[in-house]
This record gives sequence, C-alpha cells and structure tokens, in this order.
Amino acid sequence: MRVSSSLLLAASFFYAHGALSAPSPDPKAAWVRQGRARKAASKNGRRWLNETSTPSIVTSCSESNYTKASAPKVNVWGGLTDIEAASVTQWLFAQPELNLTVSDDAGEWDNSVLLVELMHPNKTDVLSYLDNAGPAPPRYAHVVLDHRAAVDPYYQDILVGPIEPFGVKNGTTRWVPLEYPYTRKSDGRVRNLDADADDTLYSQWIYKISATISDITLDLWGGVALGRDNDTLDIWGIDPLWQDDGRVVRWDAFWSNAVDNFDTQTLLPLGLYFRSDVTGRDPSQWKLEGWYYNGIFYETTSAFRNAYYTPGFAKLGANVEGDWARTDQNGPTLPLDTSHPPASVAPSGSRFAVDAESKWVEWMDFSFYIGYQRDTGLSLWDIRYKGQRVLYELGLQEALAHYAGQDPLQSGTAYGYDCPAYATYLNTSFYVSETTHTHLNSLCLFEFTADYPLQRHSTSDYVSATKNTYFTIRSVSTVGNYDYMFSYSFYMDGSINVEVRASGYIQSAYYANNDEYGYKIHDNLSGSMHDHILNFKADFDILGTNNTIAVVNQVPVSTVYPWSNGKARNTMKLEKSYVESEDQSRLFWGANSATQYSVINKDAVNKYGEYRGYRISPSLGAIHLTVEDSSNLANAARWANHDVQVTKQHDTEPRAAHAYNNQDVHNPPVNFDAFFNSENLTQTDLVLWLNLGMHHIPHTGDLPNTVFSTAHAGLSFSPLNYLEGDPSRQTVNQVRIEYGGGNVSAVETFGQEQGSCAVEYTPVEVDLWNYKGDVVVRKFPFDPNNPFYETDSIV
Ligand SMILES: *[C@@H]1O[C@H](CO)[C@@H](O)[C@H](O)[C@H]1NC(C)=O
Ligand SMILES: *[C@@H]1O[C@H](CO)[C@@H](O)[C@H](O)[C@H]1NC(C)=O
Ligand SMILES: *[C@@H]1O[C@H](CO)[C@@H](O)[C@H](O)[C@H]1NC(C)=O
Ligand SMILES: *[C@@H]1O[C@H](CO)[C@@H](O)[C@H](O)[C@H]1NC(C)=O
Ligand SMILES: *[C@@H]1O[C@H](CO)[C@@H](O)[C@H](O)[C@H]1NC(C)=O
Ligand SMILES: *[C@@H]1O[C@H](CO)[C@@H](O)[C@H](O)[C@H]1NC(C)=O
Ligand SMILES: *[C@@H]1O[C@H](CO)[C@@H](O)[C@H](O)[C@H]1NC(C)=O
Ligand SMILES: *[C@@H]1O[C@H](CO)[C@@H](O)[C@H](O)[C@H]1NC(C)=O
Ligand SMILES: *[C@@H]1O[C@H](CO)[C@@H](O)[C@H](O)[C@H]1NC(C)=O
Ligand SMILES: *[C@@H]1O[C@H](CO)[C@@H](O)[C@H](O)[C@H]1NC(C)=O
Ligand SMILES: *[C@@H]1O[C@H](CO)[C@@H](O)[C@H](O)[C@H]1NC(C)=O
Ligand SMILES: [Cu+2]
Repeated sequence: MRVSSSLLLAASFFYAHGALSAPSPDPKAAWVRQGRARKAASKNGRRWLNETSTPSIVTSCSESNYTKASAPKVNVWGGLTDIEAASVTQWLFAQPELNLTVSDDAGEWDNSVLLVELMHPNKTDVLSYLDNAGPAPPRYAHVVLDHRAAVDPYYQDILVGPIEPFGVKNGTTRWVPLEYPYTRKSDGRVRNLDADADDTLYSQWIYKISATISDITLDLWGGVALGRDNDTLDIWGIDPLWQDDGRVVRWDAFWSNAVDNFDTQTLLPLGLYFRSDVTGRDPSQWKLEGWYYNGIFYETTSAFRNAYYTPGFAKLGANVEGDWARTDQNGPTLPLDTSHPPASVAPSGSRFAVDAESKWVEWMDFSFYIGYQRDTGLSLWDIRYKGQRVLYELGLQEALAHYAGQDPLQSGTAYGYDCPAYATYLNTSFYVSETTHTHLNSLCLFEFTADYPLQRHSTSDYVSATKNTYFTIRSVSTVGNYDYMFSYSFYMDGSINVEVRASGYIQSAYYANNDEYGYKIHDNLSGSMHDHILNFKADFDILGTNNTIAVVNQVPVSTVYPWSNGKARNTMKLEKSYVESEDQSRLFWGANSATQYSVINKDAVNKYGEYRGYRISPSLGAIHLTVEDSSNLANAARWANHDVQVTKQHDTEPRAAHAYNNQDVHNPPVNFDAFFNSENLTQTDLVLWLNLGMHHIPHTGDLPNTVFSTAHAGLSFSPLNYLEGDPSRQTVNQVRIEYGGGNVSAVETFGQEQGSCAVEYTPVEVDLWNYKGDVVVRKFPFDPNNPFYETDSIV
C-alpha cells in the first residue's frame, strides 16, 4: 500500500528554465559569435568565443553518473556494516542476563531488541581524528532493548562495544547502560506504555468497549468495530497518552475504514470518543471513564445509551469516503495538460563526486559526509566550504504535529517525481527485528538550475547575469499520515539552505463544535488546526570551534547630527550585541525581520576588521509551537517553544529529544530545558537548535492531500563578511553581453562548455517500474554467505 501512495507523491516542479538559455545554433546567435571576433583572448584562461559555425553536435549527452571519489577519512557516522550489526546482534543473544527472545517469536511478556545502530562518536574524538591525525574513534553500537518480561516494562538504551574491525569479540566486548546523552539519569531506561499496544490487550480492551455499543454504531454508521477483518469501522486515539497524576489515560475515537487502497481513514472521523484509564498491565484494573459525543460528556455507557435512545437525540452524519478523499486524477483534463511538461536535463552529466561506499560528497567548493539513523533520518557531517569546516553536524532532531510526536520512518523515493530524472541515488539502512532494511535509492543528489539568475545587472552598455545552479541532497520520510521532504541545498554564493515540505492526508476532526479549531472542509468534516514543528541541530564551527552569536538589530531612531542644524532626524541604525550565555540564548525571530543572528568567530577578523561568520535567516515558516506549556507534551518537547536556541556543545547533549520522550512526558529521557544552565557562550563551541514548521489550518484545498507548495518551511545559512567578496564570481556559468546603439558588440562566456549534445528524453514512467521494495538482511541468525533475506514492502 505504501508503494502506491509513495508513487503518488506530489511532483516537485523541475522546469528547465536556466537563468540564461544554452548556446543555440540560431542565426542571431551565429551573428553574435562573429561580432566577438573583434576582441582578443583575455587573460586567466577566459576567452572570447569566435566560432562562426554551429558547434558540432556530439552524438549524445553524458550519462548522469557522478564522478567516483574517495572520502578523505573514514565516515565515522556512516552506520554499522552488515557484519558488525550481525555480530552485535548475535552477541546480545548470547548474554543470558538480557534474556532476549527473537522479535518474531516475542509476545508482550518477552524481551526483544528494537534497534542496533552505530553510536555516533564524541565530537572531541572525531575532531582529533579529522584534524589532528588522531586515531579513528572506537566504534560502539547503540542498542535499544524492549524489556517487557516485567510488571513494569521499560525500554533501555545500552552501548555495546568496542566493536573490532570484524565485529564484536567474546571477552573484550561489554554492554553498559547508555546514560550520558540523556538528561534523566536512570540507566538508560524509560517506562514502556506501549508494551501491550501491539497485540491483544489494548485491542481487546477497546473492541470490548466498542462491542457494548454495537447497536449504536450500527444505527449511526451501519457498522461495527470489533477487531474483525470485515469491520467497516476502526478505533484509535491520542499519542502520547495522558500521563497526569500517575495515571495513564487513553482517548480513542471511531473512524470509518477506507474502502480501498487509498489512505483516507484520517479523513473519516465519526465524532464519538471514549476515555479509559489503562494504568498498569492488568486489564482487570482498567476503567472506562466516559463517552463524548456532540459536545456532551457522558460518564458511563448507560448514561450515553439512555441519552441516545431518548427522543430528540441529535444523530450526526458520518464522513463517507468518495473521490473527494482520493488522490487520483479527478476532474476534466486541463488545456494541453496531456503534453509533456518541461523537464530539466544535465547535459554534461553530474558535476559532483561521490564516494558511495563511504557516503561522502563533493560539489564545487563544498564537501560533506552523510549519516543516517532510524530516529532522525538523514544528517550531514563535516560540511566544509573552501576546505574549511562550516558545520560539524546538520540534521533533523525531532518532528511533531501538536497532537502527536512520532519518529520518522523513511519512505522510498519516486523517480522523477521527488527528484529530477537525472539525480543520483544512494541507499539508506536501518535495523528492524534482527534485520537490516535497506531502502534502495532513498537519498537523491542532484544539481538544479533555478528559474531565476543568481546575479544580474544591466546598464546602457552591458548586461551581466549568472546562472543560479545549486546542489541538493534530499530524502523523504513518512511520519504517520504525512510525507515530509527534507532538502539540504548548497549555493554558489556559499549559502546552505534547509527546507522541509509536508504532504499527505491530514488528520481531520469531526465537524461538530469544532468552529474555533478549524474550517468546515466537507459535509461532516473539520480541518483540525495543528502545528508541525521540526527541530534541526546545526553545530556550526566557523573557522574553529570557538564561536559567538552576534545579534544585529535594526532600530528606528531620532538623532541630531552635527550637520542637522540641531534638529533630530528620524532615521534608523544598528544595535549590535552578542548572546552572552545560555540565560539569554532562547530566541525568537524579531518583528519585521529586523533582527539578524549570526555565528561569528571573534578570533577570525577579515581584512576590514569585521568578524567572519555565517548568518542564520528564516526563509519561510521558521516558527515555534503555538501551545504554551502543552498539557499533552509537558517536558517531552521543550525544544518546540522558541525559534532559535543556542547551547554550548557537549557530548552529553547530542540530541534535543529522545524517541521515547512520549512514554514519560513529565520526566522524559531528554528534557531540552536542562540544556540551558547558564553556561557562557562567548567564543566557545556552539550548537544551534532551529525550528521550522507550519501552522496548519487545513482548508478545502487540503483535500484530498496537503500539498508541498504551501506546506513548506526553510532556513538559510549564508556567509557574513566571511570572504572578501561574493564567491559566485568564480563560476564560469555567467555572461556579459556588451551592446551599443542597439546592437550586441561582444559576448563574454568565460570558458563555458560550448558544444551541443543530443538529449534522449525517456518518459519518466519507464523508470517508475523500477521502484523496489526494501532489501532486508537477517542479522540473527545471520548467514554471511547468504545475507539476502527478502524484499519487503516499502514502509
Ligand atoms: C578567437 O579570435 C582571437 C582573435 O582573433 C584569437 O586570438 C583566438 O585564438 C580565437 N579563439 C578561438 C577559440 O579560436
Ligand atoms: C553509470 O552507472 C551504471 C550503474 O553503475 C553503469 O551501468 C553505467 O555503465 C555507468 N555509465 C557511465 C557512463 O559510466
Ligand atoms: C526471561 O523472559 C521470559 C519471557 O521471555 C520470562 O518468562 C522469564 O521470567 C525471564 N527470566 C528472567 C530471569 O527474568
Ligand atoms: C563520550 O563522551 C561522554 C561524555 O563525556 C563519555 O561519557 C563517553 O565515555 C565518551 N565516549 C567515548 C567512546 O569516549
Ligand atoms: C561467543 O560465545 C557464544 C557462547 O559461547 C557463542 O555462541 C558465540 O558464537 C561466540 N561469538 C563469537 C563472535 O565468538
Ligand atoms: C463478519 O465476520 C464475522 C465472522 O468473523 C461474521 O460472523 C459476520 O457475520 C460478518 N459480518 C458481516 C457484516 O459480514
Ligand atoms: C454528512 O452527514 C449527513 C447527515 O447529516 C449525511 O446525509 C451525508 O451523507 C454526510 N456526508 C458525507 C460526505 O459524509
Ligand atoms: C544499493 O543497494 C543495492 C542492493 O544491496 C546495491 O546493489 C546498490 O549497489 C546500492 N547502491 C549504492 C549506490 O550503493
Ligand atoms: C577556545 O577558547 C578557549 C578559551 O579562550 C581556549 O582555551 C581554547 O584553546 C580555544 N580553542 C580553540 C580550538 O581555539
Ligand atoms: C563570558 O566569558 C567572556 C570571556 O571569557 C567574558 O568576557 C564574559 O564576561 C562572560 N560572560 C558572562 C555572562 O559570564
Ligand atoms: C546595428 O545593426 C543594424 C542591423 O544590422 C545596423 O543597420 C546598424 O547600423 C547597427 N548599428 C550600429 C550602431 O552598429
Ligand atoms: Cu498539517
């Protein structure tokens, strides 16, 4: 099912508008070239092009393969090898005290392994390796255990290692509770509220309750929810569960089941809810606490039943699936819409280099390593520009929609729709139930030329313009009912952009009494307001690790100048300051975009005496959570309440959140507030935690799906007094056209590729059939000679 829905991802727009069109062999262009012959070749390899004939056409353009490169160092964030993951898994099963059961056989009262992945090494060790020829940091596995063979079940993070070159060794390998990266010190443990969620207990509980009102569900919606295959109704509810006063409380709602493969269920709420106290693992102690329907709370089933059968009881209509809820083509064909839309081509092939094994990438003057983890997805490491590290780490920390916090699962990529057809693809892998799932081609890398030039200027004598060609690495993650698209882009002017887009089925609400929380968007449906907030970690290292945050405020002032005849002039000026400590480092974007934040290095002044740095600016949707001190989230998402937050880097504070923060919201493994303990932020190693997102009030245009064009947020990191000028002057992909008296007298093309080549354009559908499921490699029992286990559906 995921396969088909992923294939239907909203297409990004990839029009082939270059800033300037490619050399074309039309007569006017030929004339222009003749005109150039009057000038002599210039210095520095630049030349006037004086061919008078059409450039010869080579038979076909280059294939889009990247240049193969070798990473300068081992990618220490690149994940465990199959052999390493298998040996760790095997070793875990040999430790009697862990008392593990293979996932496939594990029930609610067995212990199992949830995750085996590479533990990111400490920054200090990595810098010594990268910069000072130190040894490669020791490799450890981060393992998550699901300890359910207990009355009080818990998850536990442990560290296993060190891992020797060919896996763990009996004797030298140890496991220890993983504690240092968390703000709560409890042996890496966090209670598990979901121990009984997967299978029978919770299901039995909710279906048993539902069975007591089958007559009502049949009467209202013509169906039942009893946990049978032929049910037309379903029941599910809030995440995280309410966790107040030591109790664990569920709220569940009735939904219509989708009648076909389309994922429409979140558009089909039915408006009946029930609350139950499910504290502890003994269902005989659980309690139904009431029903909620049409704005009225009934404390018991019989109170609800009596009301229901009282004459005059208002019975509300169902939400019924239809084409309005399906994403397929719908409506009359638009003019010319059946013709091929413009496509982008890469006539010289890919202009970047990749070490696919080590996952290292180099484009123009940028390079970085790629990391991938189950909970945070794609991350970029050791991002260098012109040989200097700008960011040690850049990546997503956590994503939440205000009603639920979940961790992303990677989804597959649809060729030609998520990325241009000529993109390069890499795989990502993560661990599930003693297997490694490899999402084939789930990261794409490509260059793209924007539909506007990076630079342009014209006078009566000349015009100059520069192509805006940038490089993007992109992944798509499915988080519940949404697909998120993450793009990191690198530009010729030295800037780096982070962008996220969301598309998919909204989680809607029943329309009754919901006016203050949304718009009515279909007959019986309300688009439920919610905030999407995504937190990114940006560990900047500007010309070293000792950095400072500069704040520049633009303010209106009234100033008397020596030349203003004693009168005040109303004007504006800059107020410059620095963020001194963690007491003042939780920031908001200023009103009227009047505040600039930048990461500078006070020990690195440019030749004009200004500090070199990178500016952080919102491009769109740099927001924080509207809800203050959320009752649902308590301490689990304290990262969500500001725009820009700055802390001193610590190996003990690698992540803003923990995957199981939702299991104990008052006392979560990582409470982001605890990172702020008054530390001095002057010329020290800084980490920025940046929020992006959307205040989403779905409207009719969100049906059937929210679209990437409006559900879009972005941040930009751009050089600030960092270089002596604009580095994009280096690109040859610019022109200067001289004219006078209405005629072009010369065209400077700076040594750009001149030839033409034929593009073979294959309709994209051919590639779509190559869409493949995950490659799954079993780790326990592991057979190194036959590691391939199965091809799974893409989740
Ligand atoms: C173009 O013409 C100039 C001036 O005649 C000459 O010096 C130069 O070599 C020519 N360039 C090419 C590419 O033929
Ligand atoms: C591009 O890569 C594919 C797959 O690795 C290979 O089959 C093909 O020959 C390569 N083409 C070129 C031009 O290197
Ligand atoms: C080990 O787990 C099993 C369930 O898989 C449980 O019955 C048993 O009590 C556990 N043993 C110990 C020593 O905890
Ligand atoms: C990483 O740093 C933490 C915190 O200082 C420390 O407890 C841990 O042992 C370090 N890990 C390694 C492998 O040195
Ligand atoms: C470690 O010891 C266990 C139990 O003796 C054995 O089953 C396993 O194969 C050994 N593993 C390695 C990597 O030697
Ligand atoms: C659904 O299946 C059950 C058996 O599992 C059967 O008793 C029942 O009649 C079926 N209901 C409908 C509406 O087909
Ligand atoms: C909405 O509810 C009404 C009854 O109030 C029902 O007649 C109608 O079919 C429902 N419409 C949809 C689209 O679900
Ligand atoms: C992705 O994985 C597949 C299957 O294991 C492999 O054949 C392919 O070479 C991998 N791609 C890259 C770029 O490593
Ligand atoms: C950073 O600053 C501290 C304190 O001024 C100094 O001791 C340290 O050497 C500096 N670190 C680097 C990498 O320059
Ligand atoms: C932070 O450290 C700097 C340099 O050591 C010092 O000048 C400054 O006063 C300190 N700021 C605070 C708030 O302690
Ligand atoms: C511009 O070109 C036109 C047509 O080729 C020509 O008639 C005219 O004299 C040219 N003007 C100048 C200033 O060279
Ligand atoms: Cu939304």
